[in-house]
Amino acid sequence: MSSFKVGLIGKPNVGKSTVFSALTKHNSEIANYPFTTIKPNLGTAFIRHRCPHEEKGRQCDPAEGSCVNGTRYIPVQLVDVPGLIEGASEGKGMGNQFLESIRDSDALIHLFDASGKTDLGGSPVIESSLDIDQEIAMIREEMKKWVSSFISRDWERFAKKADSSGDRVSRSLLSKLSQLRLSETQVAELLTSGVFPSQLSIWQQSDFDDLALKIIEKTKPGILLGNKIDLIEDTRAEEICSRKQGIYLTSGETELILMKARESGILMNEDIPFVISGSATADQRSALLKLENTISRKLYTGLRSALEITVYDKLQRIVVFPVYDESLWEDRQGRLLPDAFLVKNGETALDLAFRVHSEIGEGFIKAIDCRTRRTLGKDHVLADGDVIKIVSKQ
Ligand SMILES: Nc1nc2c(ncn2[C@@H]2O[C@H](COP(=O)(O)OP(=O)(O)OP(=O)(O)O)[C@@H](O)[C@H]2O)c(=O)[nH]1
Ligand SMILES: [Mg+2]
Repeated sequence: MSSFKVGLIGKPNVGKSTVFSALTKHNSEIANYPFTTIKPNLGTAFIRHRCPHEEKGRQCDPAEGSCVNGTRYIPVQLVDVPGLIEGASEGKGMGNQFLESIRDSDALIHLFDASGKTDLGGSPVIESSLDIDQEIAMIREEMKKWVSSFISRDWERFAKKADSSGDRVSRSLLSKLSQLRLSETQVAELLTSGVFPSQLSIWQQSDFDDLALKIIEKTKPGILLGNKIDLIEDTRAEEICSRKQGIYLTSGETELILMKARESGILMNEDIPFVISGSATADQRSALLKLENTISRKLYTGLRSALEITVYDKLQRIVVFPVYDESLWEDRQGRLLPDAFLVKNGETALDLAFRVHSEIGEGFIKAIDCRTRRTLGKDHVLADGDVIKIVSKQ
């Protein structure tokens, strides 16, 4: 199982639980009013990667996930976070409930309502008037305020003590930011990326806020995903995407129905054009073709693709296949390519050994690139798709 979590965040009623259900096949509660979700839901979604089993000419045997037609489906943890409203950082709505889930997430998919048919609190509106920039800014502002409140809590006493200790600022701040799971190197990088007074006792609200924003940028990479594209025209879709880079549009409801149609066997594939079962009624067929039109739109991003962009591009993960037998690419039980690990781009052979097991890491002797049979040292940086054998004293 991947060791990281992707959080789905956004204002109430934007479709987070719908997107979550479509991706994880969970039956979460979905309804057209705010705060349907009151506790975070945790589930498993799957992202795709080409499987190297074809190089061995036989089907692999995944310990987790699956492999269909040479495409490996790798598990990723997804969190459906309760809706966030203005004032959440002061405890309004689901308040800290929601913010705690954000803290536990390594990346965020920020869902917004591309149709504009709900207000900032998530209540339905007739005339689509809401400015989506306002919706995006509100969520950011609440996150900023929340992180900033962590930093500024009991600041005076903390700053006085830290200034007189003679410790590096990054070191002093680390204890304050420990709840946010930052390392000292990361704190030092954050400090040098802005202009912060070296004397902590003269820091002001604007310094807390600036640092909070930098922390969010650094520790919560992700994408902006506009939901409910089915309710808008192409011109509005184009206008939204032209606002800023990195905005994607989708429809959770469309994909939830398609997922269910696949589960029931009416829809027989994932790609376009649809392959519809002969047992589908005329109504079912025409409904599916309408949904096919939605997902065929030029600016449409599939939910799985959105998750893949988040994990591969924003979280910078690559896939590595650790094996026990370097020539057969099997584990001790003879399963071909049982594991597919999502590791951070830049991780080394030794990092992989520790991911397999801490004892394997501690007893690391060398690694072997199973394609070339080359011996790799502990500092060897892994590449996407590598098949690796770890040789360890353990
Ligand atoms: N038209 C349309 N409606 C959608 C789409 N996705 C979700 N909805 C509807 O939006 C409403 C809210 O969906 P939920 O998934 O409950 O929203 P949420 O963000 O989890 O809401 P809270 O838990 O209250 O924060 C429901 O009526 C959904 O059916 C979509 O792509 N298109
Ligand atoms: Mg919900």
